[in-house]
Amino acid sequence: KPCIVLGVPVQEGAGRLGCDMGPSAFRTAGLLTELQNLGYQVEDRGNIAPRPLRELRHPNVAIKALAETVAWTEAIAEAAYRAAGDGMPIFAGGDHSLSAGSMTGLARRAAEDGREFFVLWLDSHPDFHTLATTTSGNLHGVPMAYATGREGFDGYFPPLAAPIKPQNVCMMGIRSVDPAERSALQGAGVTVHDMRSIDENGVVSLLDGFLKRVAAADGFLHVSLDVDFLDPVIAPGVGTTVPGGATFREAHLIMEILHDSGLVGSLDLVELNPFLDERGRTALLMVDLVASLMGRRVLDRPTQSYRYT
Ligand code: DIR
Ligand code: MN
Ligand code: MN
Ligand code: MN
Repeated sequence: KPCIVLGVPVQEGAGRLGCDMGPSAFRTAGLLTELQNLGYQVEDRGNIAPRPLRELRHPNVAIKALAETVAWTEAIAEAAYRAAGDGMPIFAGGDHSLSAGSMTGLARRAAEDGREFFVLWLDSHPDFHTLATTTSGNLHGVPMAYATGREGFDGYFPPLAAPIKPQNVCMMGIRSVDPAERSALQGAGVTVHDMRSIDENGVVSLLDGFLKRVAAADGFLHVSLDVDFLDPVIAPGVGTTVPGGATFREAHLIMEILHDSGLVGSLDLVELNPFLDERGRTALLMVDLVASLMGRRVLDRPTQSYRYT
């Protein structure tokens, strides 16, 4: 199956400008050539453009760029739905609001194919705000709430063809949760592995538990990788750095196990802000992580231990 790269230069969802340069930085850092070197057929579909704006007003006056985010979500969801029929979609963002479109378009495709849809959410934030609860008003904080069918998106965001089951979502790396998100996650059914849980258990056993569930359901697995999942010491090129993130090896090990699992069907690369990066090092690290996810390894080794299919 070919890799289908879709650039998504959306930046209105983040609190500061610059994520619109993300797709260029990913291409400059060698995303396409790395995939080709691993033997994949790669199709670059260029950058997605948002649909025309409609006027939208919400009672929560904190919300920023609602019309723009909805226009992007419509376009991204349609592109995701089409790309998922043609290969493995890789969304090169763009801020994390793009996942409102990628996840819902992919989930629609999975539902039509009779596949259960799962998400591995690698982020310091759960992005589980509704339009009513966001206080920053930055809509990169809402995509998971929208895609899982939480209340209050009707009449603003596109209707959901296939809401994601919260039970099918696993978050790792979480270490910045707003009060409203914290109470919403309580009893929501989402699996949340915060950094403490990673410290105590290690990424291997946490990931293993989730991948077993995906495999048992013969599921389609989408991975959403926010730059701020990583520790800011190794990944400074993001607008919302949070100390205490995943290390270089934790991140690579997750990617390597995901590759061995054979379960991953699509990928978001989000929140890269090249304006804040140091000579492209964050972009290069993200591309390196993609290479690990897609099969690059130091030595040949038996993969049976993490083979789920
Ligand atoms: C915070 C930060 N929860 C907000 N969110 C994100 O603005 O709602 N930062 N996603 O990257
Ligand atoms: Mn995020
Ligand atoms: Mn984040
Ligand atoms: Mn934010």
